[in-house]
Amino acid sequence: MFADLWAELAPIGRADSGGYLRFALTEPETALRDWFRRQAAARDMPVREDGNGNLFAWWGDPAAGGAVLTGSHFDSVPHGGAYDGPLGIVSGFLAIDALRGRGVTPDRPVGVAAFVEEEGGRFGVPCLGSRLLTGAIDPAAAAALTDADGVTFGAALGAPPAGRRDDLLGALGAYVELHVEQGRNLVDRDAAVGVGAAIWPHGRWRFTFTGEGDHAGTTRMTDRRDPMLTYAFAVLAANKEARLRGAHATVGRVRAHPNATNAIPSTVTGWLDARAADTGTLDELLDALVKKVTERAGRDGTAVSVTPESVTGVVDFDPALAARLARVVGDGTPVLPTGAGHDAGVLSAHVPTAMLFVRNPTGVSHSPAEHATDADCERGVAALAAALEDLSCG
Ligand code: HGY
Ligand code: MN
Ligand code: MN
Ligand code: MN
Repeated sequence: MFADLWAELAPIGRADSGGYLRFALTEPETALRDWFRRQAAARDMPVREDGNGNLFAWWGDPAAGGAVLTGSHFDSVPHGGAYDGPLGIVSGFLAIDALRGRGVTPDRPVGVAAFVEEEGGRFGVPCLGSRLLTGAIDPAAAAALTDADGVTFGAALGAPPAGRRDDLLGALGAYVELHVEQGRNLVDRDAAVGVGAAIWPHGRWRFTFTGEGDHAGTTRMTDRRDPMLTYAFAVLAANKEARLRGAHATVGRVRAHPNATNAIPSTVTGWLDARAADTGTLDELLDALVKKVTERAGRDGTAVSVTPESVTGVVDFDPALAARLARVVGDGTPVLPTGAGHDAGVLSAHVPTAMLFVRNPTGVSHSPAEHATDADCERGVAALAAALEDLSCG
């Protein structure tokens, strides 16, 4: 039963806020990795690691080729929801239970994956594990990424990342990721399960505003070069430029130096997350925003530098595979784009890839308010089982 297995994970890494602090390769996430190994062992599924921090539990030997992989990630954003990531992994194991329960013997291997650092919440680059597996990031650059305490990913991993694994990629015939929906498309359509059509282009940009640190009480207003002012303008401008274009943008993370109430900051750093239905719109948004913020910095006597930290173009899932899964899941299953990034988006450049989404009645995500009902999660497991059977048999 979904609820029984889910209850085992719920307390791991939960904060007083009701949200989760499951940062990659820290104690709560490693406890979830141990849980993964126990679940695999209980199903006689050998667990292999790819040397990048990703785990793979196998039903059948992937060397046979044409393997059908499902899975997702354990890590969370700070105080994120319970379902974003773990739902895909729990559903993978339960879908295999369902297939075995009805006597299905796949013709091709079936696996469940746990990808490391999907949120980028500790080392700053999202989908780090799947990017390493596919060669989308240089292993040495990944190893050198640091967390807030200066710990490198390489140190946390305990060895230099292996990087691209052609042997594993070559063994995959398909990847299907089940994920809680991070929006209201399914609840608005009264649908429990949906299929992914595409992932919006999206990215993160670091804006560094530099002014002149000074005394908050004695410095005349006319003498100030206050980077917090330019930062505040940038936040409002990002919101305005996004609304103008039907795009999405927010600055969810900010750091001031020296971060003292009675000191005008010398620098303020803000991280922009921006997304749009197409790359052209996203590029336009960034160009307009950088132009406006640079002009404002000139008026404020401050300087601004903009560094892209990770930018992903549009991900169009294999339309034939999406349509096939929509049929398998059931008539009328909606096929929808999403604004959320996923490991499936990274893998889709190398393997036929699809996503299944489970209704989130609140539509809220990256927040303790994220939710999915047990009944809908059971429907998601049934849909994933049908998809895995369709892809691994015959
Ligand atoms: O940020 C995202 O879009 C995803 O939830 N990691
Ligand atoms: Mn997420
Ligand atoms: Mn996710
Ligand atoms: Mn993901």
